[in-house]
Amino acid sequence: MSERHQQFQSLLKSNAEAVEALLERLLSTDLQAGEIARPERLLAAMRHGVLNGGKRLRPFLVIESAALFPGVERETALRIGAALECIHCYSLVHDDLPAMDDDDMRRGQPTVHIAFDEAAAILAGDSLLTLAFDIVAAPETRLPDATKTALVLALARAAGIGGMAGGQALDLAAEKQAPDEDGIVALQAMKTGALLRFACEAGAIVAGASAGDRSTLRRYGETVGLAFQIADDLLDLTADAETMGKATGKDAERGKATLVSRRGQAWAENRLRELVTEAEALLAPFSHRAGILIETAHFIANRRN
Ligand code: GRG
Repeated sequence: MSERHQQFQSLLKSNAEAVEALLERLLSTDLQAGEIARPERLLAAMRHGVLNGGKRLRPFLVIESAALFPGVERETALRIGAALECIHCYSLVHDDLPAMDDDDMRRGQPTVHIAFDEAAAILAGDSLLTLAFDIVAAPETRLPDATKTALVLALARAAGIGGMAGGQALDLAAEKQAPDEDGIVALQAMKTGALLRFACEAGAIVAGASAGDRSTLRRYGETVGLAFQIADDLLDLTADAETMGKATGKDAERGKATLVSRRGQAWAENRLRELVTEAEALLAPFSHRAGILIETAHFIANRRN
């Protein structure tokens, strides 16, 4: 294992622990100003959907993208990462519902609607989505108001109709009528790519980086987003449920076309190598400071769960 890979692994672990600790505080019974009550069972359902050992890859990308620039408080980047993780977890809770992907297992444990019930899962997802914007806007997030507004806008665009939620709608429609390859690329860029792109761009927004650097990180985010999806489709085809902590083979079972199912494993592996090279080229202007993000691109392309 290279020294850089070891450094990456240890940062992934320490960042995940910090995110977990912050999410634990944000999802405590402590009432925040303006809140009337935190209903016990809803809070428990939210905690079940969040505090359950995800990789915390999206917060990691926020934190490490921000770390490219001088002067960003780690705690601030951590809060934006935690906000994004709340949106990611909401999407998983809702995606697992019977009306969507109908899954019983997630991150190796029963999904929220199984552990609680469907109404609790819907409300837990709704509350997590709302909490994300609460975290960005809250006074504890020490950023200028204009930066917070830019984050809220970019996050809303990534999560809403033109991003993740829209991509999920296209994905459901694709089960009835298979899209062509451009359609598959577009729906995946929305469904899973948009949040990963936001994660990287958010680092630049938090840092008040130049428009050029923000655009570079956005493109890096799009590139690793594409790699994430191809790796995910490959794993759905090849990995077992125990390794993944969720059901696999779902795409084939639902007759869902992916680029990997159409073009095959060899194509996917080659495309992943190309995408890592593209990510490295994009980050070249940041020279040695980009080592961790380059390692992250390798990790995303080669991940085994
Ligand atoms: C319900 C609005 C709405 C959207 C759902 C993202 C999404 C859209 C659904 C998730 C379904 C899914 C399993 C997609 C594959 C890619 C993906 C998001 C995998 C899970 O992300 P990881 O690997 O998981 O980062 P952890 O558990 O580590 O956070």
